[in-house]
Amino acid sequence: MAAVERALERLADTGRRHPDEQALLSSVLEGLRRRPKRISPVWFYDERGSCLFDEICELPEYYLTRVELSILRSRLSEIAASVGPDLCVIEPGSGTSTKTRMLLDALERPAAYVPVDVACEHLEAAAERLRGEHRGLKVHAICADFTAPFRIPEIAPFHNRLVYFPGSTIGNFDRHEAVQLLSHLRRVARGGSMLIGVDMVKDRHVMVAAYDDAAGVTAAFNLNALEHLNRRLGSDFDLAGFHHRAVWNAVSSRIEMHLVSRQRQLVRIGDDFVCFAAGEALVSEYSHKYTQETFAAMAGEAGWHIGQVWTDPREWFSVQRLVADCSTISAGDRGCRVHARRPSDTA
Ligand code: AVI
Repeated sequence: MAAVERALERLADTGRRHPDEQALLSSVLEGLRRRPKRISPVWFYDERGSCLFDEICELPEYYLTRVELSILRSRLSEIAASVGPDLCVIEPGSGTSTKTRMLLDALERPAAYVPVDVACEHLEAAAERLRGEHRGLKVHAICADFTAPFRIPEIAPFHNRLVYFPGSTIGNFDRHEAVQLLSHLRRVARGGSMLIGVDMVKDRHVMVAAYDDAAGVTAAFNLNALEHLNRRLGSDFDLAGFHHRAVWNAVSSRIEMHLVSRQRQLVRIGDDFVCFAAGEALVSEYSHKYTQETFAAMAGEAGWHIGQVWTDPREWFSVQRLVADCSTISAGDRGCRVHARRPSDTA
């Protein structure tokens, strides 16, 4: 994303490899040496990839955005009442979406909004727009990778914190990473709560179609990751030499997006070459789907318990309120002692 862009832009004049670029190259090569080969989904999101993702969210097959929005529309006042008034809302990931505006509009006297994302210019522009729309709301954008520790300035020190993490982004992390991320977000919440969008297991044909649409937008989105790698790392992936595939992995309960090599080929990456066999898959993304039990168990491992679950009539998607389990909070995580749990928060 923007961090990748920035690291590489600094190299434009030097003709040498900057340490940041070397680190990027090494991490890409490390992924390509694994079995199966892997690249990080961050490579989807250059400018074209971000536009393609917006198109995906409008596709008839991609139910996730539509269903999450329908849950929010129909249950918003209940959701807002459940998290309470005077909150400091922290949103990991880009915070410009309809969902963020809907939540902020529905909350009672939100005190502060803190979006955290690596796309710095985009983030600041969105923060400025929100300041104009919500007079009295303190908006402080933090340009950072939300998966790593980041510092939140004390702009609303006496307010309960709510972490807002919609869109089923949690599904893009494998289980170990997801538990780590949820634990990290629990520390960020400081004894507060979290609203999270969670995609549920359903008919596999519905799930596969969402990642392999008839118009080929997801295929273009997937292949664009190779174009992005070529442009930024100087690799020579031949896009015509790969095709998009989405498969349901029932054992791991996830959709996997693959880029499948059409033939045996060598790809140059920096000063190295990587060999692909004909039919060999490069994994570009996991998108985990949960049952209520598997999600609750994972959240529990990260020190959260489930406060409430809102879902659609087919139970395809859910919005869940997680409550920090105070027994797992260290003395340094202020807030838990200050804000007592409501009786309704008991699982
Ligand atoms: C961002 N993330 C939640 C999307 C998903 O559904 O896993 C990314 C995506 N990949 C293909 N289509 C959408």
